[in-house]
Amino acid sequence: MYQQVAWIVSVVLIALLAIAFIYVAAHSSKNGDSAKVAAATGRWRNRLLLGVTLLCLPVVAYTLTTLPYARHAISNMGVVEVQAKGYQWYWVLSQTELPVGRPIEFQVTSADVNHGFAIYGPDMKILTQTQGMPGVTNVLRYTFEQPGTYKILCLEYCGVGHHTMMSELHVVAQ
Ligand SMILES: [Cu+2]
Repeated sequence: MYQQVAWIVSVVLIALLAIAFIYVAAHSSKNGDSAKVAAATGRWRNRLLLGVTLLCLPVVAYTLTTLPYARHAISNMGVVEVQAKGYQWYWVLSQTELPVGRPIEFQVTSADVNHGFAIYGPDMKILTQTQGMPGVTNVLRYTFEQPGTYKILCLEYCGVGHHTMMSELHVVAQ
């Protein structure tokens, strides 16, 4: 949404600049005495400034009414939400196939005791982690840059089956 507005504003400003350049180029070969030229240039500069200002006013006004930007409005663009709930001794995930390159928001909680929610890359290096806690939802955001099989391991000792607590995420190209 904001990107689109910014894009349209940019295109309009670029078009105005182009028109100004074309106007100047088209009139550059004309002869005239310098006083007349200076007066005409001043007039046109003032008109151009006025025009640009008038064009920009609605944009500026609109932008000001939306400041400070609603954080979620910007940050939720294209976010994939995944619910993750820890149990002794497994994870229940709302989905395990995820797109590459899009921010993923893991909403992590627990049904029983504290669990660690750690995401490991295909090379088994830890990438990010949070805690799954009963009665609390922790938000963990991560964007996978490469497709592949990622693992979720528990980083908090949560009982005798702790070491078996492992899930897979399949990150796929869109
Ligand atoms: Cu554990």
